[in-house]
Amino acid sequence: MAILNILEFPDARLRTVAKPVANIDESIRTLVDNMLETMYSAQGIGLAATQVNVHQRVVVMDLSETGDQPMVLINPEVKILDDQTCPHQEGCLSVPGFYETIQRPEHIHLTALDRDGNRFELLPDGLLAVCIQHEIDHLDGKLFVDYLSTIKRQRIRTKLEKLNRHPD
Ligand code: QAP
Ligand code: CO
Repeated sequence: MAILNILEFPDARLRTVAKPVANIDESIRTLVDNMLETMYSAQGIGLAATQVNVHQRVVVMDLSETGDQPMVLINPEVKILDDQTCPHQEGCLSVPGFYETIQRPEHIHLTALDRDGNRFELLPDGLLAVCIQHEIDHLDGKLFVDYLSTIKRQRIRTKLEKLNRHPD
């Protein structure tokens, strides 16, 4: 396994729209394993392939306290079930050190393929619903900072650009 480099906002590659996975072969399973190792080592709860500069529709998550319940979503699709939204504080491994409260739909229906190519469905709510929508946004080239005001997003951009110019 390997730890992959995570792209950081405002890297333009995070704006790439990922393509559906055509078949789940050994290379996709290796990608999934490397993404899980990368997510766990960075203390994250979710990571999309876009964030490691692979533009295929693959997401890994683990919302368990023990960090031993990996979830794999390949070609995930979400339907919003009603217009109810809930506020939630979000962070992102591609926007390190910044957390903001975002409103998202609360009730969604997810269908996706698992690492063996089997289709599954979920009716998640709470943090799981938030995290799934956050990760699918990555596959569409979107970031949680896009939901903030221009001024807030600019502040985050300037701070991260400075940090990346002077990493120590
Ligand atoms: C997405 O984000 C998420 O700033 C996953 O310094 C997060 O795993 C969806 C992380 C919260 C919903 C709610 C962020 C780690 C991890 C940081 C993450 C950091 C270290 C973020
Ligand atoms: Co993220």
